[in-house]
Amino acid sequence: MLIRRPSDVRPSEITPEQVYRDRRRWILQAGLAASAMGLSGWTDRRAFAQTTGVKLPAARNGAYVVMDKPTSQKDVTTYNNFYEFGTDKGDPSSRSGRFRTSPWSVSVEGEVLKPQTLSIDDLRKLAPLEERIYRLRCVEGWSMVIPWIGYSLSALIRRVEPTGNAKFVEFVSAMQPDTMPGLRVPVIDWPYVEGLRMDEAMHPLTLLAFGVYGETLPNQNGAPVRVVVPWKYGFKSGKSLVKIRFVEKQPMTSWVRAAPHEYGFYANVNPEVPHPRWSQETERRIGEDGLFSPKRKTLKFNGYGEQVASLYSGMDLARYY
Ligand SMILES: Nc1nc2c(c(=O)[nH]1)N[C@H]1C(S)=C(S)[C@@H](COP(=O)(O)O)O[C@H]1N2
Ligand SMILES: [Mo]
Repeated sequence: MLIRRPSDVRPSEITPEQVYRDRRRWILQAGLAASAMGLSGWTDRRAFAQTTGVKLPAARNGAYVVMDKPTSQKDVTTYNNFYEFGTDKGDPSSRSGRFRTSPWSVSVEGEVLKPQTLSIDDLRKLAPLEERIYRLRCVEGWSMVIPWIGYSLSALIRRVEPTGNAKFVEFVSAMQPDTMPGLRVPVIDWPYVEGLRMDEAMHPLTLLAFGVYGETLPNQNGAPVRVVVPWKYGFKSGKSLVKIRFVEKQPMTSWVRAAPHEYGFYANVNPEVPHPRWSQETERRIGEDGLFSPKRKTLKFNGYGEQVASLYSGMDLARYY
């Protein structure tokens, strides 16, 4: 597609704000439209899974295992969205090799009684690791079934003792300009910021993930730590987190800032609320996506309605999309 690679964008091309915004919008639309049509991403993907080879022992928690067949490890680790490394599906696996994940620490701050900076080792040991198999559905119209390793984010939240003013949680992803070529392209305002309402963050399904497929997270999947929120579109699940901040007001998130009419703060998977440029009623399951294989019906809350629908009782989900 006509998306310029970051290596083609020279510093001399720095443009005034308006041009910048137009260009960002255009990159965004070209990229997402291509994905929605199923056209992008296959050309430069590698043939094999890109993994760390570092085992991460965890007991499977059967209460959080969907029955769908898991997506192959190869697809999970080579068909990715991680715009800090580029906008093609193959960019995160082919271009994230120099990303440094050690040393790593996460600052947990804001409206909490016990703000703290945790090393990745301390964070990983904070609660027993579990394997959970979750559906993940991207807003672009594809989905996967992924065996994550982690624990409920609520364990960390309890540890830092939020104050009564903590109404939302903000997740900030890493910015490493020398190893993340995508940062040179203004797809969104970097760093990547996402957020959840406090009750969403406390929900046991919301996972702080350290691994996938039995091993530590590969860079392209958000090493060394990311969140996974399975009933929301994939973009809510920020990768490679450096900061978790508790705040009183709903945070401004990267995708809401980039295109507020297209991406809302809630972003619950919902076949009844179309994206302005495409329907959300069906999805391609990666691995099943020959040109002629049937699409799957998208499930409200990605199939997790029984667990999470009550969080939104009385809310108009077409308005709070
Ligand atoms: N920091 C950061 N986090 C991110 C993204 C991103 O571009 N940057 N992409 C999001 C999107 S759109 C999706 S669908 C999921 C993909 O996660 P996966 O590649 O591990 O399957 O990551 C989300 N988290
Ligand atoms: Mo996504």
